[in-house]
Parts: sequence; C-alpha cells; structure tokens
Amino acid sequence: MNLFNLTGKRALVTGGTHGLGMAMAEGLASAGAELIITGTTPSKMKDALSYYKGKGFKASGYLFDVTNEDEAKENIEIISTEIGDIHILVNNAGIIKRELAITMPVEDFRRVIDVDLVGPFIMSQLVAKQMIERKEGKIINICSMMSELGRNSVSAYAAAKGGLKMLTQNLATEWAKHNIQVNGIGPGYFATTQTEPIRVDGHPFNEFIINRTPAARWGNPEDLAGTAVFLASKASDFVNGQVVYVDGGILATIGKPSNED
Ligand code: GCO
Repeated sequence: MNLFNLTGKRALVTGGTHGLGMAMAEGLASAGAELIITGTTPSKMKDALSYYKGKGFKASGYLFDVTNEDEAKENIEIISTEIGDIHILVNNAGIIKRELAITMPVEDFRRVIDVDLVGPFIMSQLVAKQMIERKEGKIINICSMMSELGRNSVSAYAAAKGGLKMLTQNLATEWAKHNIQVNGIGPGYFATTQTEPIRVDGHPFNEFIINRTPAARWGNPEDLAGTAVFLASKASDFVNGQVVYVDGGILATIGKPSNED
C-alpha cells in the first residue's frame, strides 16, 4: 500500500490557477488526484486548465469568489453533480494589501480578512458537510509566516493568517471525530507574483529575506508539493490541527546580522 497515493481522490484547490496553488495542485495530481480548480479570472483559468491537461492531469475549473457564500454553495452543488464529492480541499486563495496600519483603509482590511479567512471558513463548511457524511476528508489551509510573526505593512494579512491558523485548530477540534483531518501549510517566503514587488533586484527586502532564511534562498513553489501530498494522503490520517511550516528555517531562528556569514 502506498501511503501517499491519491488515485481515486478529487482535490479542490481554491486559487489553483497560478502560483503556490498551482504548484500544490500539480503535486496532488502527480500523486494521482483529479483536480478541481477555482479562480476568479477567466483568462488565468483557461491557461491553467490547458497547463494541467498538457501534463496529462484530469482537471476542471469553476469560476467563483470564495467570499460569496451563495455562489460558493451553488458551485459546490454543481461540482457534486458534474464531477462528484470532494475528498481534499485546499484553501489556498488569498490576497495581500501592503499598507501601514495607521493609513490602511478599513475597507481594505475587511477585504483581506474576507478572502483570506472568511473564504476558507465558507468553503470548509460547505465541503465538510459531504465529508462528514462520507466519514473522511482532508482540509488544508494555506497559512503564512504571518500566522506567527508580524511585519510592517501587513496588519490585515497577519490578522487573517493568524486567524486561519486558529481556524485550522478549531475545525480540527470539531471534525476530527468524523475522520476529517484539518491541517495547515505555512509557506515561508516564496518566489510568486504575490512577492514579486518585494523581490525585485535591488529591493532591500530581497536581500533581507535571503539573509533571514537559513536555507539562504526564496522558496520555489514546487517546494510545497510534498507537504501538500502528505497532508492530503493517508500518511497524515492521525495528524490534526497542525500547521507545517515550509520556510527554509525562518521560524527556527532569530536571524543574524547582515555582516555575518
Ligand atoms: C509579505 C509577503 C508575505 C508572504 C508570505 C510569507 O509582504 O510579507 O508577501 O506575506 O507572501 O505569506 O509567509
């Protein structure tokens, strides 16, 4: 028996049209899962589906906003009829707004909480209903370094991702008895379009992150695939409410002065 084999499982990845979501979806599909991708941009969805299909994966796409409860409910019902029940839910869709707390518009703060925290709650609640009936399921919430640490300009994101870590623990508390494992992945600093503005050559943050990360590099989206497969598979059947940090060691260290090797 292969503990990591996902053949016969259907995995829904929110925001699986690009970036980390796409890399994790690719990992799950390589382990045998059928993909259901959600997104909000039709052109990105089109490109993502042709990418997955080009790799020989079974994949379908649904366009809806995870913060809209009615739309989400309707789409989960359509997915159940058209494709079948969902075995693995990856709450990956997220946004960030970088603005110092003192000037951040409240409306922006609310939107970040809505997408990064309320969205995962809505999706988990909808999908867990099927999982409870089947008495099995895997939910993976994509957390962040900001589930543990603060940083200038990301108050809304840190509040949402810190909340998502606790939502993970709380859902695990409520649903573990139904054989549903709710866990999180906390990516460190990864090279994606989300971090592009702070990664450009010459940006002080680029050097800061490389210095701050014991592995001395940005993560590549593929670095997340193995953890996603683990948390989606039988291998993690008694793992509940954990956030696995895939961060090149950031959370293990206090950091070092920039003149130290
Ligand atoms: C930032 C970054 C982060 C990362 C990531 C870290 O501005 O600090 O964008 O928030 O995206 O989530 O784990």
